[in-house]
Amino acid sequence: MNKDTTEAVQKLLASPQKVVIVGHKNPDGDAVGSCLGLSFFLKILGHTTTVIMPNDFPDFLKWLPGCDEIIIYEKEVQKTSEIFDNADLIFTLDFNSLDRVGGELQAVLENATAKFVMIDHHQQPADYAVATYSDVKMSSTSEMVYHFMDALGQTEKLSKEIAVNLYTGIMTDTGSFRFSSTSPTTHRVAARLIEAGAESAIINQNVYDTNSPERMKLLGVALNNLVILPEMHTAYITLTQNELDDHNFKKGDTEGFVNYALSVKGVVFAVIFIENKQENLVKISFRSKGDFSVNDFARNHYNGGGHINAAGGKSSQDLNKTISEFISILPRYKNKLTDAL
Ligand SMILES: [Mn+2]
Repeated sequence: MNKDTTEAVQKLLASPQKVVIVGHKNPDGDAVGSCLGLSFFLKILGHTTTVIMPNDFPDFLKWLPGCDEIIIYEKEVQKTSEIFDNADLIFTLDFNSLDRVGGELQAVLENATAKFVMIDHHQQPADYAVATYSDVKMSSTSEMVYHFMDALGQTEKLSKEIAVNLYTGIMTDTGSFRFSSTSPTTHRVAARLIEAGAESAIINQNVYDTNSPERMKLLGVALNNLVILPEMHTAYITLTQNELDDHNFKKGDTEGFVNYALSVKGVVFAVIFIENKQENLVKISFRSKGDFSVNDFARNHYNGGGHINAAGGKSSQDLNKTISEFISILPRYKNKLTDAL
């Protein structure tokens, strides 16, 4: 965090403040971990804090210290509006633009009179905060919360609660320290968090060893349906509505399945097509390695988008047509797929 931002934050926090900390819609480990970590830290400094998420967060995070006190906006609209009205400061964490909180809460934030502080690592931060700590090279917002404490000269305030939350956010946002955003500094911060009481083995168990038997069986079906197109360096998985129904599908169960396709040797482009009869469409997740932009691919063909190596989209054709169309598009990308790595 640079000197100007540090000084601005020091001024804002010079006397006890009523602080609201907000994460993005469909909060992930980094959003929840960074918000809770910051909340514990600001409380130690003598401020009053409330953590608000636009909607509910996944069960595999519902053991994090402090998570019981998170207010879910869509469940408590009235109460939340009052909290925002009374706030002195609003910290927005792990998102770059107010529309990332979704619908009504976006309007609440846009109309808020409190001053904003942003801590985030996504591209192109919007300009709504009086203090913006943005760094797209950072592994995670949770890592940034540690650097935020450091910039304020307060790392000795690191408690076990803060450490566990920040470690969880860093671990989940780096794919367990695998992604290229994982720097030597990320590991140094993680080491400090472990020293402060974050138990890596226990955090890993709590986050990752939470599969239901149905989900594991569904993964078996997905892997059995895996198709590899070696000359296109592509692999894809399909799941029909019937296959989902047979395994008592719950939201989130297919999370991460596409990564198994990407883990096949030689594959740089992986896709999962999931039939959704209720919405009468096929939901698609794209993953890639290297320079192959699934953001472009999803934008060009599937009404979607995202990041260079992770994106989503959809098709209103049936599953079979969606697949045959996909296979017919691929040859146009053969050079890019071949040169991706
Ligand atoms: Mn993040």
